[in-house]
Amino acid sequence: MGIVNVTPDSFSDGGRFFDASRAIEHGRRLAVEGADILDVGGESSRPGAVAVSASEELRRVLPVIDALAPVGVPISVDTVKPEVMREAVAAGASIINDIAALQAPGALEAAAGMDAAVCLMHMQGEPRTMQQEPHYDDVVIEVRDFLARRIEAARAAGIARERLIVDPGFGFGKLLEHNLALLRQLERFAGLGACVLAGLSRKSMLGQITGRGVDGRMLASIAAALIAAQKGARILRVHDVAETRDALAVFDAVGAMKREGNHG
Ligand code: 8Y7
Repeated sequence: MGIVNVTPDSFSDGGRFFDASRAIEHGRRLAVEGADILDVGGESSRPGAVAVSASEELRRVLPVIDALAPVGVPISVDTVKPEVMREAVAAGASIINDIAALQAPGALEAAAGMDAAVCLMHMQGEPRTMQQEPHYDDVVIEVRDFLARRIEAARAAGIARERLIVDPGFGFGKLLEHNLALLRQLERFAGLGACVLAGLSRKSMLGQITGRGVDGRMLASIAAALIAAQKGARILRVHDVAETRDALAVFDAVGAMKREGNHG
């Protein structure tokens, strides 16, 4: 899953058209690099980010989804808002990536009324304040239980299990020790009976480990992606699609060899 952010570029005064066309160009490039999904988001969920209205979010993402849909790579829409889910799916998105796990009023009903897949992600708190004082007694059990409850809520609303994706939400209300415990025990999320997604790309936990700024975290991101894949993640949300593809090609080749019992 390649990341396509459609947020205003603070270094340009090109306005909306410029932001959208840059995002479209970026999405097309990620498709060429081998992305299987393009995740289009119009609201930053970085720690401390401020919320935007549904109409502003739609103004950002719809032109990008319209332009990327014909590329032929499934599109996910990164949103917590039911009205954005509806319009994005009508425009061609086939996956809803909801960092609030359909907890916003009306979100369960909106998702149930479409045939899109849904990613349910765990977050403690809300983006603005989530990194202030995250606390868990047992992070793996608490995150897994939360996701199990959201799967049940989704199923009760009429969303089939086959449509569900779960994600522990690395960095969302979690300290380094929490993120590491979740990655170490990621296999346990496969037991929830839904496809597992992991988003580790360039995250601050990798900065804490390597001491590198956000632009120097590609190799750490690939290492983290490979660990997640090894522990059963089926979807990796990444910035660096071509490089992650290469790493996964090696991973897959070794796995195929193992399956064939080929020890040569
Ligand atoms: C994730 C995500 C972000 C993630 C899923 C960032 C939108 C922060 N991270 N969605 N979104 N999982 N499902 O650093 O880990 O990319 S935004």
